[in-house]
Amino acid sequence: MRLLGTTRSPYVRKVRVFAAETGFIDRIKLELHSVHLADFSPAVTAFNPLGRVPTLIADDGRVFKDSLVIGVYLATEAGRDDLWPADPDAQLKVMNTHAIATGLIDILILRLVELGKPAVRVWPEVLGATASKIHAVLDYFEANIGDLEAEGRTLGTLSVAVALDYLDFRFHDIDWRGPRKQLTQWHKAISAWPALRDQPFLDQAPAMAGKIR
Ligand SMILES: N[C@@H](CCC(=O)N[C@@H](CS)C(=O)NCC(=O)O)C(=O)O
Repeated sequence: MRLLGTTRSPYVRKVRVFAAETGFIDRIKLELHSVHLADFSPAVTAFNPLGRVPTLIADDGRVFKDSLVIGVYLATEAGRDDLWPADPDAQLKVMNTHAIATGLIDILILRLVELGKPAVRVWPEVLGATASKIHAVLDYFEANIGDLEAEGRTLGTLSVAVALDYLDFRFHDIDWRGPRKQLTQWHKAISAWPALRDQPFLDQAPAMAGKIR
């Protein structure tokens, strides 16, 4: 299988973690493609009209175009009902957790894009609103820590871990742990899990660190 992506994208890292968790990591070749909202990549667009990574080209030629879709594909192929439950209620729970985790990643990317603009074009309201939203999500996780613990390791909770790791990777100015003792402890515990531990974020282009995904 071919995975179009980068080692610094949080969405691609979700897929790398899902692939490690389902045992597919050694059968997937990561092909590096630098993409950005303000750029157009014909090489990625040839497989995914959105021009986004991650894009997975499966061995049978099917192309999967979103981190959750790829995660569901890998979990299904591996028969991992614990990662993506077949039971509709349990699946809805995982989808909800996943939606909040990926929503947090979306907000973080939006902030990163804003911070990467020339100062004169930065919209201060976006920086203010994204900061408030980021802290609201973190407070939500802290208040509902029992739900994360009860869910165990799923496509949802692994995505929460990736979102928190992305804060550590790119947002040193945001003290996300602060008084959130339970979330800090939960993150510390899940970070030791091999699939997360062995698939870290990496900046292949240090000169562009913080500027591009
Ligand atoms: N919902 C998608 C989001 C993927 C995404 O936005 N990826 C970014 C890289 S971090 C991208 O390809 N950006 C380029 C663009 O939007 O043009 C997923 O979960 O896979």
